[in-house]
Amino acid sequence: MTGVAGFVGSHLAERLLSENYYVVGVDNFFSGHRENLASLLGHPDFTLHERSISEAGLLRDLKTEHPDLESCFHLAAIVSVPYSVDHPHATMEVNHQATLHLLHEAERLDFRVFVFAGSAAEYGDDQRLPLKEEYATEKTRHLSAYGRSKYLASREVATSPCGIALRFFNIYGPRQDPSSPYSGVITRFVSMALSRKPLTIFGDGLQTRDFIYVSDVVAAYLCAAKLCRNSSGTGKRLYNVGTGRSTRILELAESINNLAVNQEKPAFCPERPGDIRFSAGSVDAFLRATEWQPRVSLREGLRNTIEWARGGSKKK
Ligand code: UD2
Repeated sequence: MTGVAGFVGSHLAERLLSENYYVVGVDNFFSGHRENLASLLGHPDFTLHERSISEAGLLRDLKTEHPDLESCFHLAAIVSVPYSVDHPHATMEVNHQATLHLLHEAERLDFRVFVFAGSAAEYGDDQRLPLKEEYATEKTRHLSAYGRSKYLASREVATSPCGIALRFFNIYGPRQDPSSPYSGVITRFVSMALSRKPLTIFGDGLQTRDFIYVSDVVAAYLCAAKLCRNSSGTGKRLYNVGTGRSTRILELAESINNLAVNQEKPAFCPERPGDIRFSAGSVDAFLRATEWQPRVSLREGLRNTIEWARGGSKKK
């Protein structure tokens, strides 16, 4: 697995180990955190390789060391949208070119599974909601190099004999880094609410997002791998992963303030440039293709995230 020290990667690795898989983790710690590996390091079925996905021959080396390796969960990426705007070339190199190299290596090494982490950003500012997989095309106006790079990579992965691409909507949950100004809105709001500060709402707060809890994302990875293993290598394997439900930012702020018992009224700030207004994905195709179902309600997910942020549940 690449990106094992990231927010999602560490959760996925824990789940795989709990199901008795051997996990070969790769991370260069550009945005991953060692603390995320606390429960993994020292596990007899886990090895960590501090390497970059841009290094030629990465999968070949790993396969030499671990001959049973036959699945790759590729999560490593430049994950910050604003960073991608400032560094478009580096973003294309990591998120697109390095992904293609890895994919082609996986094909040559007869891997059975290559699951790629795509993004709702692949739809640009398309407002035909709910967004369906086929809406992202060559003509899509991507708002960042991040969106463009993920689109190009997903497109290739989806048609590879061992590949499957998942387009995630807004993922949240324990371990999403709250220290960056570009963290997800839930992580930011939880941190502000626990510090008894007003939550900052960009614009009127009527914009919507489709929030998906991290354990549902992990379950989606497992279902995707199974689908890949059990289906023949023809056709396109590309799916949205979200809840299919939209939540207004204003309602989100109210829920978090209630759960965290924060009395401060939200502060309305100028709209964020480049923000999309509404976002929701159609998840019908993935529901039809697999037995996956999003199971964690927003309320439950927010409770877990708040508990983790309070420090009450470090291992989540
Ligand atoms: C998400 C992804 C991004 C990309 C994009 C594709 C995250 C962190 N970012 O960006 O990587 O895939 O989707 O569409 O998952 N907001 C506030 N106050 C705050 C912070 C945010 O009102 O303090 C609003 C923000 O203006 C936006 C919404 O909350 O309307 C969600 O913001 P976000 O940064 O969590 O995620 P998004 O959808 O812009």
